[in-house]
Amino acid sequence: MIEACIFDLDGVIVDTAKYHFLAWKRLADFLDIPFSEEDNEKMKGISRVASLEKLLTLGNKKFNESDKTKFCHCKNEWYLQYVNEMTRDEILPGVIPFMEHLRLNNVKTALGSASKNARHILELTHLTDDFDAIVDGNDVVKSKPDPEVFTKGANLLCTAAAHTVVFEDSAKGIDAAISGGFLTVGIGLEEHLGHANIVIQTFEGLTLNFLKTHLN
Ligand code: B16
Ligand code: MG
Repeated sequence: MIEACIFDLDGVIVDTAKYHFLAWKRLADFLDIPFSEEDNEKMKGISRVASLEKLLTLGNKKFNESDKTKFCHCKNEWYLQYVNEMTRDEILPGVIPFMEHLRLNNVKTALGSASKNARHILELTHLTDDFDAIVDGNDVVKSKPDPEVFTKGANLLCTAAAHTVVFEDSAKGIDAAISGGFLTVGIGLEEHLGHANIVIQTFEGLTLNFLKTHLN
C-alpha cells in the first residue's frame, strides 16, 4: 500500500541539477580545478558545504574557513542567477499530472530536498501549495546519505516509511531513502541509481498501479 510520496527537488521536480553544475564549474575554473559532469554526479544530493569539500579534494586544494564561506556564497549567487530566470515551464515532464493523480487517489506528498533554495524554487514555479509538507536544507542537521530529510517528511505526513515512496535522482539520496526504510524510485540512469527498487527516466505516464506492481 502506498500512503505517501516524497520528492527530491533538484533533478526530480525541476532540472536545476544543470544549474548546480554550471555554477560549480564556474567556481572550479576560478580555482583551476578540472571538473567534469561525472564529478558533478557525485555532488548531487549533498549539501553545499559538503559539495565544496568534494571539489577542493578533487583539486587537492586547501583553504581556510573564511575563504570556503566566500566560495559557497559565490557559487550560490551564480546558481541563483540561473534559478531566478526559472518559470513553470521548467517543471520536468509528467510531474504535474502525476501529482494530480496522487491527490485524486488521496496519496499525500512531501518535498525532501537538501537545497536551502528549495522554497524559493517552489515559489518561482508556483508549486508550494501542491505539497502537504516541505522539508529542505534549512530544516535538517544531517544531509543525505543520512535519511533525516525523508524521515522528517514522513513524520510531518504521519506516514510509515515502508508505505512511502521516495523519488530521487542522486545515488546519495537513494542511499538515504534505503537507510530510512523507504520504497525507492530512481529518476535517471540505471548505472547511477541501480540500488533503487526501480529506476525510471520520466514521470510521464507514471501511475500508482505501476508503482504498486513494481515495488512489491
Ligand atoms: P543548495 P536536492 C541538492 O538538492 C542538490 O542535488 C545538490 O547538488 C546541492 O548541492 C544541494 O541540494 C544543496 O543545494 O546549494 O541550493 O542549498 O537534489 O536534494 O533537491
Ligand atoms: Mg536531486
